[in-house]
Amino acid sequence: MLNEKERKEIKIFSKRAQMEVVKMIAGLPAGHLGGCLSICDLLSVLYNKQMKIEPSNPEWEERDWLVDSKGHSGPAVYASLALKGYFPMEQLATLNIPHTDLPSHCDRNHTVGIDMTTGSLGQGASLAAGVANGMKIDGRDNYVFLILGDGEIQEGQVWEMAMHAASRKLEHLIAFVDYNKLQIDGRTDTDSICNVGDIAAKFRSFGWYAQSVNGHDVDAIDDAITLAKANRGCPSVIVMDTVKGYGWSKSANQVGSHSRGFTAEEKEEALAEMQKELDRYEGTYA
Ligand SMILES: Cc1ncc(C[n+]2csc(CCOP(=O)(O)OP(=O)(O)O)c2C)c(N)n1
Repeated sequence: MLNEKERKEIKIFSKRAQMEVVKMIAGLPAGHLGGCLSICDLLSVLYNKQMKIEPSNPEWEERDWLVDSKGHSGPAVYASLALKGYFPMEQLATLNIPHTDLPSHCDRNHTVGIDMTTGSLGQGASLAAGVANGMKIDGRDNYVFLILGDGEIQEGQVWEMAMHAASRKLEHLIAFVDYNKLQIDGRTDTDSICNVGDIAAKFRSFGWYAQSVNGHDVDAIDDAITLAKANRGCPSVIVMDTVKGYGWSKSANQVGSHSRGFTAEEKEEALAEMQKELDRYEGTYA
């Protein structure tokens, strides 16, 4: 349960992260806006409350790990890392330009604070399970937090991982599915491409502890992670009901928000809308 101070800090952080994502992508011809904006609330709960981290010591052995398997949402993670002080905020302006250390997709060999290289959908799932297994063998109690896209779970590799992680009883593996109902070119909750169906039930049938929450309700996310941490004997998944492109009315729930650019006017429009919410959070919460 979050107290007022934590709730305020977490909501303000996620809105600031969203605004940094807009600024980063608006500096380029296009970027993965939709899937970045849908996970900022989750990232804020993780980086500000639930993950054991030391931004001044990114390689700290006792830290929890984050594997953003939908690696195209790297800019949302970069914004969160910069806001936590892993690297200077000014570095965000170098997203995806030649020789940058902030590539469009997460790369642990380039970016301070990125624990795992991802981008080929499905592979991060297996990598996260492997890390969780290694930590278990070493007797460590670090958690591995894995973020999956709802389109991504159409990859068979995710379900090989689900079977393996349950068999190995990887109770320190906590996965999230960003159920924003949209993939690159259509919906995930209809048969038009490949209906993912009842995601929680599917994981449950693989032997996982599964919960479903509103993925923009930071209290619900926090409570679910606390329950997942207390769970013993199997891995956990939290299916997050989210909105792709969340935070800007023009991108919310739009399939075209998967990857898009901004005109100068659109950038100002998006930032103004987000600033209004930021002001509201600053005024509403104690
Ligand atoms: C193996 C693989 N196939 C295809 C792609 C291209 N791709 C990038 S993002 C994406 C859609 C992902 O949809 P989803 O997982 O729902 O992500 P979100 O909507 O949250 O951005 C695809 C197909 C990829 N990165 N990796």
